[in-house]
Amino acid sequence: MKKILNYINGEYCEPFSGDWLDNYNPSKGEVYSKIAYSSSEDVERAYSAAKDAFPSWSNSTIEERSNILMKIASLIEENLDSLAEAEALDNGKPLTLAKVVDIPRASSNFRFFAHAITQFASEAHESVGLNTMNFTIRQPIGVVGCISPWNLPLYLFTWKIAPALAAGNTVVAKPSEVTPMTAYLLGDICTKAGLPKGVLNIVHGTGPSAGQAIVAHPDIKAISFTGGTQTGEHIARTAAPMFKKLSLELGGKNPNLIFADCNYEKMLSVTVKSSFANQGQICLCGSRIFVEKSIYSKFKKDFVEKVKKLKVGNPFETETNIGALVSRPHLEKVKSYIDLAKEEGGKILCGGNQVIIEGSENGYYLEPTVIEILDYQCRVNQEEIFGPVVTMMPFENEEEVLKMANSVKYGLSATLWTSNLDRTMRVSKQLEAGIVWVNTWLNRDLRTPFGGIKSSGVGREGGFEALKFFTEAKNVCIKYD
Ligand code: TXE
Repeated sequence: MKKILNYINGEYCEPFSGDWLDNYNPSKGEVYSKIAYSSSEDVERAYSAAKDAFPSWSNSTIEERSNILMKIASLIEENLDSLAEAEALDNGKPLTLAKVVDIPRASSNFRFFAHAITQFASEAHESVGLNTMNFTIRQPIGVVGCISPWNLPLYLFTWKIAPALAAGNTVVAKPSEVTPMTAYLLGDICTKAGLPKGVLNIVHGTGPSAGQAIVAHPDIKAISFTGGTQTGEHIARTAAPMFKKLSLELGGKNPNLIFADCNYEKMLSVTVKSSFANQGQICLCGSRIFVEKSIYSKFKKDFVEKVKKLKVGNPFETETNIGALVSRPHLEKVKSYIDLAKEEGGKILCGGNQVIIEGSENGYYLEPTVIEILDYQCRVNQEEIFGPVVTMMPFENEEEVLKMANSVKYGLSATLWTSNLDRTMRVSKQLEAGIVWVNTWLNRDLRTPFGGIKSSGVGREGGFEALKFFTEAKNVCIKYD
């Protein structure tokens, strides 16, 4: 059976423990490969390679680093088909989605930061009258840690690694043990692109073992993490006494505010996507739908009709809209929220059941589910479900919908549908979220700041924000006569 090995100092290697984790194919529910079960010894080995590689990498010219990142981007593009197939097999997402979103974006991440680093400037402040000149230099931190989740595996893994490397750091990275395959394949691509040995080290294994060893390592000075809020809390607690720099992109329970004055048809088709793309397993999905009362009945009918047409099926079939959920435990978690919704008085408008696909009877398939709720404070409307499940309810006015939208502990993103410019401004300013999309969803310009407030995390990624995170600012003040 295929083994997913660590990639340390430019070479694939087995874990010290000699132990392996099972890697499941979610569309079949079968083990199809084995993952290195790494421990602190493997992380130490990765750290040591990264430490040795740092002096040379951090002193390389911007052009040298940029060229290598561009080569990685091109190689990802050249291998788009095989990487997309690997992603669909490992994660359960539709192959078509991996081909148009995940893998192209992984390539864009490298290409974008290869360019961004060439434009990343430092500031200078002259104190006229005091005869001093200040200039700020931004130096790479050293060895940094990048830990990523399973929902957008290569997309989010590279979203962290690319700026870290562009800024001159060396990296110890761990992808999710639920979806490690494309990160494993990236090692080979980096070697082919001429990335010097030890600059990027990829360690596989569980969060409590390999992940924890990265976070607890005293000389890994910054951690960029995307994952669950509880894990983020744990990481913050571990890292705080060592004063590590932290960027935490955590969960979301994002509101989708639909006003009667919106472009209805556009809203309807985008809302189907914002609800169910990637089986609803995107931290930016609009999982709470609030609809202005005057169009509520119409929306309910039209939306449910569209959702019922979504095809749940094998990720490798082109007509599939909804693939498999990522794992058995996750499927069980999502199903438990559907049961909870019923207990809380929610009405299942469509979906709610596991789907058995012929030939893939053990796969983790679930119908896209729409739940009409009575109370915005019910648990199903407050807690992150992270699956193909949305709630909906009507609202009377702006004030009421803002109260409902802001009632959750999360604050990642929000979507607003209206053609009224005054309302756009008023509501956008009052929504408690790091990102607000108006009349669109998941429209990403990589230069823009990305991240959340409240329990959705701290720090911003994207554009120069990411390069700032992965560098330390040092001010040099010169007095002249
Ligand atoms: O994520 P974890 P899980 C949400 C979603 C999901 C829940 C839990 O609601 O149901 O989180 O998912 C590593 N030290 N999101 O349990 O555990 C782990 O190995 C260091 C939202 O799968 O947070 C993996 O690489 N690392 C999210 C990564 O953290 C640790 C996307 C994320 O896994 C660790 C995914 C530790 N102690 C889930 N424990 C989003 N924001 O997009 C785990 N890890």
